Amino acid sequence: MTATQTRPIDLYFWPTPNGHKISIALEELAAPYTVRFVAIGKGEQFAPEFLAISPNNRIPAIVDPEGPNGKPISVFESGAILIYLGEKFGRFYPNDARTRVAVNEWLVWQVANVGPIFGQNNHFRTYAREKLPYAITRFVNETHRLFGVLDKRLAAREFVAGEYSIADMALFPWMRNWERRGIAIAEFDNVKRWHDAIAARPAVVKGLAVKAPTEMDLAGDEAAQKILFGQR
Ligand SMILES: N[C@@H](CCC(=O)N[C@@H](CS)C(=O)NCC(=O)O)C(=O)O
Repeated sequence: MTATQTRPIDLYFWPTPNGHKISIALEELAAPYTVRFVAIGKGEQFAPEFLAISPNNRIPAIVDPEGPNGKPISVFESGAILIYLGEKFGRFYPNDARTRVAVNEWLVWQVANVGPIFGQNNHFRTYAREKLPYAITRFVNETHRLFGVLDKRLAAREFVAGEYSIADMALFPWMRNWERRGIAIAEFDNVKRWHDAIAARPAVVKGLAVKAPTEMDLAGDEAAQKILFGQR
């Protein structure tokens, strides 16, 4: 299915790697979208209005006013959102059955492995008040292993499933900031080459530039202010 988008898609977002997957995808698709900020540091993700579309209280989520049969649809979980957008617009999600399997494999690999493990790495290495050597070593070692898996995969191909796809969009926001994750990128030449090629794409630059707003940025946008500052 291919589609054009007349009314903007609402993107429930906070500038984190999971949020940036979807701002990058929407920029790549040149689909109109409105960013609805969900201040996860302030607990906005637990608001009943947000839980109605994202029951796991996590960003990202989208609401497409032009869903199947022209009716609105909400989607949560970044992998499900990327598949939805790839199918709807018929881009970055190949029709060929074998290639589609490869895209699905690496997309699921990202959400099931890279996201959770790198998240724990951040938590124990950077945010935890008590620095627990066992936990830090465990998650840095696992992060290192995952960088190695991707590096090997990219040795024989430009992108993770051949051509640039939603699987690369899912992986890219996590495979940056390697120093912060305790990784020496010199060990992973293929990841570095792949990262640099994606980072240079204009849509990726725009998608990553979606930042948290200040109160002043939102002056006049009542709906966004409500979500960001909790004025319900
Ligand atoms: N598996 C989810 C993970 C989403 C996720 O972890 N989102 C984080 C921000 S990066 C969040 O919303 N955290 C809020 C919370 O934990 O309450 C996905 O891929 O969409």
